[in-house]
Amino acid sequence: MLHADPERVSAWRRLRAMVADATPTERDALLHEQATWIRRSVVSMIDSARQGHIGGDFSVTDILATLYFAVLDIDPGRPEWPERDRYIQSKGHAAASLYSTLARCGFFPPEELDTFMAPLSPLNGHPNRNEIPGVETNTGPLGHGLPVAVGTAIGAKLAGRRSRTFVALGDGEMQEGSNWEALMAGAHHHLDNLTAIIDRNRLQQGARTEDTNALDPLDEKLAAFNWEVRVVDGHDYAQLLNAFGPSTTGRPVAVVANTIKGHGVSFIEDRVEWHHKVPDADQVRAALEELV
Ligand SMILES: Cc1ncc(C[n+]2csc(CCOP(=O)(O)OP(=O)(O)O)c2C)c(N)n1
Ligand SMILES: [Mg+2]
Repeated sequence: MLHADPERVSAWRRLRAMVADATPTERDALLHEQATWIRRSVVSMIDSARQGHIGGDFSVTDILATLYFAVLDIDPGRPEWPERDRYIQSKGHAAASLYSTLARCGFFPPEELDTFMAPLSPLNGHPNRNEIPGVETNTGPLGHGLPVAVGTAIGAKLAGRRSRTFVALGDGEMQEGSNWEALMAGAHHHLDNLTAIIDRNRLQQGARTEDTNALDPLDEKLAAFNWEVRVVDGHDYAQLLNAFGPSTTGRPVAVVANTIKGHGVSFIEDRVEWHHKVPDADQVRAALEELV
């Protein structure tokens, strides 16, 4: 099990306070800075591991930066604090972006990121809650994060805790039937403490979602399952912050975050092969030049 990095935790606390006090323009700049750090870290991790899922890492990065640096009520120095908000990354293949975010918050030392997917490293290709502080549940097999999040949200209500639960899913992942059972259960139990975020990048592994098993009209389907639906630009911090506010209807909230797979690096953006393609040395250099 990894342990917290006290210096990074202090830096994260200072940053959170700055974001809270900032003007909208300053806040966006601070969040962009975190997201850029995360994306650069993902490039280095995938470069050294020679494997990973760069496209899905980049589409969810602004969502992660917004949650961890402006929304979640957490304490990276006390990852098991019972009153904490929970974030579950159901799209576990985007592990590099989650690990980079957790390290940036101080859940563990950022130097550990260099071991990504190396033999015996706790930082596997998919997140393991028994090895990594801040990981709430193991994910990787698609279609399980939302069902677990429903249970987590019910658990918070039963325990009388005000903790909120957030879960991020891939859009291709929404083709898993288990999610639709969980959506029914979430509405049935009036889980106003639950927010599901769908990373709507319109690509899955090997093809576009709408050519594989079409999801549209996704917002109407989610509304028909009795969720409060918010459709936003998943790379716009102000819109994301708004969307992550509490439920206003007593129903669970579904955020359809329209994103670009590979966002941030022009030659990776919206290209199906970059689901899990690994950049060569020239591409690593070019990617880091763009990520500023
Ligand atoms: C049950 C299951 N089937 C297949 C896979 C292999 N797989 C990993 S990622 C992926 C595509 C996911 O697409 P999407 O949910 O849209 O994620 P994103 O575009 O954000 O990468 C697939 C099929 C898996 N991890 N789990
Ligand atoms: Mg997708």
